[in-house]
Amino acid sequence: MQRILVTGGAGFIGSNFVHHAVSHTDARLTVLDKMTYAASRDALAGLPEDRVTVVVGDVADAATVDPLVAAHDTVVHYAAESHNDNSLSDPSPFIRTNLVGTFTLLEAVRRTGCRLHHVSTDEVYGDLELDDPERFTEETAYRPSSPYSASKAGSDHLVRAWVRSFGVRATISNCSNNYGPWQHIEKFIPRQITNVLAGGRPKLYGAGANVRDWIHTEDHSSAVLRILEAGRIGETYLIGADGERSNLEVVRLILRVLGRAEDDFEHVTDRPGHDLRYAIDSTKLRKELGWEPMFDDFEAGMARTVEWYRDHETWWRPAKEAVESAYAAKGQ
Ligand code: NAD
Ligand code: TDX
Repeated sequence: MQRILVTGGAGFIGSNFVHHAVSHTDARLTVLDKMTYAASRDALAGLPEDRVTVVVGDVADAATVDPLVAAHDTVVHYAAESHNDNSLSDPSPFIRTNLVGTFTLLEAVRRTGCRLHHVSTDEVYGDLELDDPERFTEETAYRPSSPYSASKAGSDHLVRAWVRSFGVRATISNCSNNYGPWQHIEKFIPRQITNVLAGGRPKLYGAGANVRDWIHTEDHSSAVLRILEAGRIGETYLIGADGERSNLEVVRLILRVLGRAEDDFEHVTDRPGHDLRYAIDSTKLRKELGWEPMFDDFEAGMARTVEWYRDHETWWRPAKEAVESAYAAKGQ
């Protein structure tokens, strides 16, 4: 593993992986990123110039992708449109980037024999009842609910088909909800933290009973690196850290960490088609590849994340007004 191409490497999770790979391997990395609203050059600051190169370009553009893939032996594919609410307002970029982008990469790795790791989400499995004793496993049937999760499910299917039909050397991971530094403030946890820091209140969709299975982004990166090192070609690995919490619990925790009353939040219009609960069983990854999460104290991780947003107000503040106006227009 000498030369790794990281698509979407200027986003929340991809940039974390680039830092993680620089610290834990001797590989040279190239980031391919379109630099959409979700990207951040600041998230890539401080990396050694002789090990990390940034290329601005579209993963769905074969003229950009083909020569880049040919110059690398491994591709880790994070690039995506990633926000469910945006996919409900305008699904078209989700189809292009998540489906056509993955197709474009697959055709390039098919020609060159490059190893591909495809980063996906637990949302491809739809949702669970709150009291369901089962969690998602690698055997769970696909049942996506939103344009975002349907586009990710479709991209997973493309990868599996290219493995089976063309012998492409690929692995897939489906991870649960990430939190940590550099997450865009449109997403749940940073939105609520920055609402409070900006003098407002957290906004909970519906009653707040929906459950997400939280994992620190650093644990997601260590899992992806472990799959690159030891994962079996053609296999899927679910990544999760046993972090189930209702949205209401998370909002109360954020308010507590920020020294505010735990009921100082607002209920707002629910998300259409809102998935009720996600929960990951990551036994395969743990038993087969010996991976374990390191950030298993959610309260401590949240306290550090709150501090991070407090310290990085100059990063998030310029986007805050536009993000909140777009939500307000939808009653959220
Ligand atoms: P993000 O929105 O923060 O980052 C996505 C990055 O992809 C951005 O830097 C953006 O500029 C880039 N990008 C978008 N379209 C592109 C294109 N056409 N060509 C090249 N680059 C493009 O997303 P994230 O939260 O970091 O998610 C990264 C990946 O992980 C996605 O594939 C997502 O589906 C998956 N994932 C996310 C989570 C989560 O909790 N956020 C959980 C599981 C899986
Ligand atoms: O203001 C809010 N209030 C609220 O109650 C927002 C933005 C969200 N929510 C709820 C909706 C969800 O139940 O919080 C939960 C988390 O919402 P998001 O941060 O939008 O994440 P989710 O829709 O669960 O999807 C995330 O996890 C899986 C990522 O955005 C995806 O990229 C990933 O695939």
